[in-house]
Amino acid sequence: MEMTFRWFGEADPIPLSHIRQIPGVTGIVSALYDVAVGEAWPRDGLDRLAQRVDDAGLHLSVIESVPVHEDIKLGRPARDRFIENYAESIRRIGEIGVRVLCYNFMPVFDWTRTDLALRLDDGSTALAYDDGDLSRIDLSNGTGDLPGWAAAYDADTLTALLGAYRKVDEERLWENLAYFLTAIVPVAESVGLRMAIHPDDPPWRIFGLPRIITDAAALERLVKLVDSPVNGITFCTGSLGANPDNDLPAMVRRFGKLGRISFVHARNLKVTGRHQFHETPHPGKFGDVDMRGVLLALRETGFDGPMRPDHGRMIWGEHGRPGYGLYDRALGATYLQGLWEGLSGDDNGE
Ligand code: DNO
Repeated sequence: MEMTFRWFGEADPIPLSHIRQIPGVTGIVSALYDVAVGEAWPRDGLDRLAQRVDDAGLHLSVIESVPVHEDIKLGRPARDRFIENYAESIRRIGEIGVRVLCYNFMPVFDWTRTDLALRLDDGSTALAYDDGDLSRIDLSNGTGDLPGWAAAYDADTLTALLGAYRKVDEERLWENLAYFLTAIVPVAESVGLRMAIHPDDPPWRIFGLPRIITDAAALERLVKLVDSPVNGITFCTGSLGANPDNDLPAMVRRFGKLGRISFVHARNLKVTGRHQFHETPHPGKFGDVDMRGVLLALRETGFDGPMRPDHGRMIWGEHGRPGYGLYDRALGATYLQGLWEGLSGDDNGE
């Protein structure tokens, strides 16, 4: 297992030099943030990013994410051009030596929360989600008011997009994912890059949009869409763990044994009601994720890929990018390594 840490490039308030000081973190998870969705990523930008990370005494381990253009998810005719560009990005990412690419197939919205600063008993703040609050969000003015994620749409674009998805149900979305993967996976194979789909977060419909990467049956279907070791999964404990029916250690065993877990996002949360949860510190005892069970299953199935502490709380007065402050994620990284070491049979915790 390689402990990694997400870095949002030069705009990230957390410098690489700070990340370098978190014990045991050797890999960086990052992306190019100035390429329009759908365009091929430039090789020189990738080279610069990798060099920058190298200069800081770390290495570029994972690209998270190359966003998938909505026309691909919608299955529109323009998708072939965007898929070609995606293939070109894959080639270039593989060529610079990165081995894992995390992506998602969520329509319109990436991860979604209704409160970015829910105050917990200890005075820290955490990300939270409540279906009731979501239903009160007014999208008629675009996504401006929606907390937390990268893409922003104005009112007209958003209305058009939501309208287009009325014709795309779960089955159609699966077909479009299969079309995409059938084209992309051979390219990823040719450069030794593992495609690692991120589960939908939260793992249920939001704003009436279909979401398909939600549970064990979905992952089973995913790995069979294209039967290749590079058609894999980002096992995100927080996304999958929001549905209490998901047995995370059992899922790790199943897909770990198949060699399809290519990347791990370790995050903890407490389920507080139906389709309602808030995030917690990483250690298992603070939330509903059986972190020990998950790491044990990863160990037993020989996981040797990158893992990163996902979303942290805001603690010690830190102000930062929601979910992505330094302090709590650094605590998470050391906790996860301690747990990993404790579960190992040898002195180095390897
Ligand atoms: C949230 C992240 C996601 C993830 C994308 C991957 O914090 O885990 O935004 O990067 O879904 O494509």
